[in-house]
Amino acid sequence: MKYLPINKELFITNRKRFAATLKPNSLAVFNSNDILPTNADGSLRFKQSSDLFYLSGIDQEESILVIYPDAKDGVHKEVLFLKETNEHIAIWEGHKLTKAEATAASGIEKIYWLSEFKTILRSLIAEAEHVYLNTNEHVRAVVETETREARFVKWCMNEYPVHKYERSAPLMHSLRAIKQQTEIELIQQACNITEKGFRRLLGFIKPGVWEYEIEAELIHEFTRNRSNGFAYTPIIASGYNSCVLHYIDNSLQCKDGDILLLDVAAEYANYNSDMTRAIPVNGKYTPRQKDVYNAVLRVMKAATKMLAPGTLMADYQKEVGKLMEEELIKLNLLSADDVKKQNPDAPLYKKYFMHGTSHYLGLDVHDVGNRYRKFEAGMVYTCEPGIYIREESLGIRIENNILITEKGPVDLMANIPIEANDIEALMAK
Ligand SMILES: [Mn+2]
Repeated sequence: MKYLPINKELFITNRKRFAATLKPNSLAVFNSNDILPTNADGSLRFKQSSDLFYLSGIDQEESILVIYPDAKDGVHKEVLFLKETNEHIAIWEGHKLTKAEATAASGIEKIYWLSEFKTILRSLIAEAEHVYLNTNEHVRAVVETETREARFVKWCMNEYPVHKYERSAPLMHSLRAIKQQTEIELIQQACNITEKGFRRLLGFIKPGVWEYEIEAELIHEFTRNRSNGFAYTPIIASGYNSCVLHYIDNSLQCKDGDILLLDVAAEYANYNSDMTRAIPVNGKYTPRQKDVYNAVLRVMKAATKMLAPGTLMADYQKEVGKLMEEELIKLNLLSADDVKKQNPDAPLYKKYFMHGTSHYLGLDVHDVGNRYRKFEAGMVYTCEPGIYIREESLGIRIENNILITEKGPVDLMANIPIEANDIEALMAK
């Protein structure tokens, strides 16, 4: 792994918190992700299951975690199954975790090789009353392939059809929504790497540069800082494409006078950051670009303050919408009269600001967590209002990552240039 070792106390604590939510005499199983194929003998880079990583810190394929807090034999309260290496793997793929290394990373004492899994599971499951299985219950997930976890769920329910099955997903969503101190530090590290990438761009971007050249600058900066790369497919969108919310071609030339929307951020140690800036290709915003930029920035700053414990997402979104309405009226994009007469279920601002303001952030970019849960200290949200004026080829979104605390919001991207004047000054250097 490129990242530095993570204190195993994080994973020990996470397992304790998870175990405390289980019904008596319950066993839970978590599987790693598959290495996904591309074509022929090709494969994508391995990406660990966020839940398995959260509970173990194990970042290797073909790993299984079993948690059984009431196991009759104390050594089986937490068990990890790992792929056993051999000479062939050592020659072609390199090092795989030893049992001692897995214990050091996870804090789990009992490690078996994967070949022993079915036998050990049979002996444990015979004693367990409830079996917790993990499914992807992210409300926006669209998954057409069968994950390793999903294959296991089918196999397990077929093999042991009369156990009482329970869902791990709601428990994981609830736990993962509240970040531990170590997790906040890892997200902060991802934000810091993003900052380095962005600052590098401010001295690089000028009329004539191609969007993919900007992408290349970022990946260079991210990788040299121990990141595995972009937290999500980067959006590097000049001119009209700044209004295309998920433009990821990054194939066009940036022209003098264009706005350039950058939704680009690094991951670090499987934790994510998520940043958006909109900067002038030639280093100086036009008066109109600056007016729209500052409107979005005012909404962003006001929305950030509203990320406080006790607030409901739906109420927050409504309040942000009102702020946006005022700004759109000032920009002559909406008329005050029309807004007064609008259908409250289809507010007019959505013509120019058509997405949500915030989402959970963590091991997943759109992290798991319940949307009906009030904001709480320890949650990390993005704050990312935008205004998209297609007829002017002018899209502005500004996005930072905010930690909610009892003492007010903490902006994890507070050091990343955001004021229009600061961005112009840095681009002029
Ligand atoms: Mn975002």
